[in-house]
Amino acid sequence: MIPSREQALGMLRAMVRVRRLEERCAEDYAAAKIRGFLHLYIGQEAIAAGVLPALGAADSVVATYREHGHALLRGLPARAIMAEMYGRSGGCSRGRGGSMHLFSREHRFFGGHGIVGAGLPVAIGLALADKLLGTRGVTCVFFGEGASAEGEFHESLNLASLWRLPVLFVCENNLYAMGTALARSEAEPEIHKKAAVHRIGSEVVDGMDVAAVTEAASQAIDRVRETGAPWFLECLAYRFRAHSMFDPELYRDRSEVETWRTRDPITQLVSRMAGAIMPEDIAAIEAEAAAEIADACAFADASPLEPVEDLLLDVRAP
Ligand SMILES: Cc1ncc(C[n+]2csc(CCOP(=O)(O)OP(=O)(O)O)c2C)c(N)n1
Repeated sequence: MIPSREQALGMLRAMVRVRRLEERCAEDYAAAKIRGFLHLYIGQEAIAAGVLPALGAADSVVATYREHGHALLRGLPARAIMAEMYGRSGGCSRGRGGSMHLFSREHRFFGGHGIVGAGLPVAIGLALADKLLGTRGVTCVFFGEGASAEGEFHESLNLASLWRLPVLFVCENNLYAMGTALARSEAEPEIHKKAAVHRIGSEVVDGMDVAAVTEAASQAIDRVRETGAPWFLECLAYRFRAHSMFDPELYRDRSEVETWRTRDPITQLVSRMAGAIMPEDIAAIEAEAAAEIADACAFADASPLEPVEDLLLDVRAP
């Protein structure tokens, strides 16, 4: 698919917003404003930017701990995301979740899950509810290839197929699960083939190419909505940064990372659309993103910590 100028600008804007937000997160982590774990999505932005705009407001989204970009592109305000990162009460999870637990019922964004594979059964539940209520909603669940080693991956695919549930499974295959290369841990490294075992149709797409992801995702979402049956999209991508902020990256060569960087989804789109996307367009998008992030961080800085008296709020005891 060759996008129109307007489509390309939309894709670029989405990826730049995510990239710059996360670069700021890395800085704020170094400054100890963000604590705990932080898993950056840098390099993989074309996937969220390609899939999320194809969903409607009544659809549901479930993601992993690498979900800041998904949350932003799902429409959560940057303010609510940054305040959550800082652990402040103005955060989307009132500062109780932090980077791995961004939630917003209003945006039908159901996490943010720290446990590998944990979002998959949640997606099955959401899709079952949609089916029983007859809403025609689609649930889109993002997960890494590492999740395919989990039992709940197969349990979820099995039920989605058996009960014919409207789920789009989006596997973000970035070749590594923490420090473990896919080929060292999986007998079947072509993850989409695992969907076939459960009689779920699938497609593999270049996850560094936002136009390719956009096309595959919108077709897949239409198909799920029309048939009510699940579909599996495997997006081949690469994370440019470490797994998390605690990772010395001893498991891959710098040269491998540099080779993948030549396929950066942002620069790739800009060079492919040269002549349609102008330097002034890029400058305007960068300025908008910078203003959005500066505003979000100022909001987060000014947002108070949750008062100690509220500590037991929402805590349930049997
Ligand atoms: C059930 C479970 N096992 C182990 C971990 C530790 N862990 C955190 S991230 C991760 C790697 C997951 O890789 P993948 O699913 O490919 O996603 P990526 O981090 O590459 O986005 C592991 C093993 C965990 N959080 N949950």
